Amino acid sequence: MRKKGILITGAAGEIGDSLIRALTSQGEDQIVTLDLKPLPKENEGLSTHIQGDLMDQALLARLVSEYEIGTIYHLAALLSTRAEFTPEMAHQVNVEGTLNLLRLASDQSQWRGEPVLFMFPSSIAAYGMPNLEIKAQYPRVREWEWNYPTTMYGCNKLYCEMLGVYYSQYYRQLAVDRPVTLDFRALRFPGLISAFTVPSGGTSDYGPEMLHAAAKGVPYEAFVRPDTCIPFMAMPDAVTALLKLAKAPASALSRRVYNVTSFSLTAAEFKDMVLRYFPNAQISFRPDLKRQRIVDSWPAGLNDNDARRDWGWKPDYDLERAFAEYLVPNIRKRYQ
Ligand code: AKB
Repeated sequence: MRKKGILITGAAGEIGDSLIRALTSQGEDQIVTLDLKPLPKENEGLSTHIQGDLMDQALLARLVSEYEIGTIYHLAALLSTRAEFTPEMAHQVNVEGTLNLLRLASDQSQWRGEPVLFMFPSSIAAYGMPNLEIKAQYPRVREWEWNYPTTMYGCNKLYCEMLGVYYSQYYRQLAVDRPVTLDFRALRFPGLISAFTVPSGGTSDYGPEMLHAAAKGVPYEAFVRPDTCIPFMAMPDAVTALLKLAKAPASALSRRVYNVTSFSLTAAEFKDMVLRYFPNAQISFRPDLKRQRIVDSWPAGLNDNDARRDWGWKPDYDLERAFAEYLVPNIRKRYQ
């Protein structure tokens, strides 16, 4: 008999770190995690961890021979800045890795006779605003607007959303008895800010980097202009969104890909917030034109009305509460 399990890929990353703890605190004790890296010390023992590569077909085959996977949180990805240095490699990890898992989830769905739930974090990088004037004209984009990504990572996310819909709704559509396939659900996240981990390889990283540097008492040079505006979200809300969408009845969902957001602010406003709590922080701006171009192509805000209506999405943390109750107290503790 196979053991039942929830699979989390990219589990050693930022979202994985919080998701494992949230699932465990809900009593979930059959978590299988997969990552190239070991899990951080605090999360050791909370899951059965497999250190390995998503591209390793033999490893995936072994995984399904041992586990009956009912839910997958597919978090593994190469983020936007890192992906621009090795675009083809990013494509391999972000697209082929996802395809491997979609196929695995489809096969598992057939075995079980019911759909495997496939949760996929997408991103504001799936959007591409052509210039700053249009970005200002469309401050809260809808899911179907401006789907013209300018990064490999954004292209990968948008395409994988489409693959997810394909595997859920159309895979083997010409077969006489179309097999049971998976239940794909995706969230387009803004820049995420965690109190416990520092991001790496992303382009929204200037926000969290500013804050963590201030708490550590080291100077920070932001790689964007002060007027740069994108949406952000505190990590606990990202995890809540994933868990809430995972639990929503399929009949309530009018789409498979949902925007979710919390607050939008400029880099200058971000600096002001940081200075409120760390008045001695030394934060300056030295835009890196290439990374700036990426952030400028991302929308200033997301319209998440559909998520609010369909499955009751509402962030717990607005800007004030995120800093006052989650980020600052936890970051202070971390660097004390
Ligand atoms: C990145 O900056 O690449 C990510 C994202 C916005 O998806 N944080």
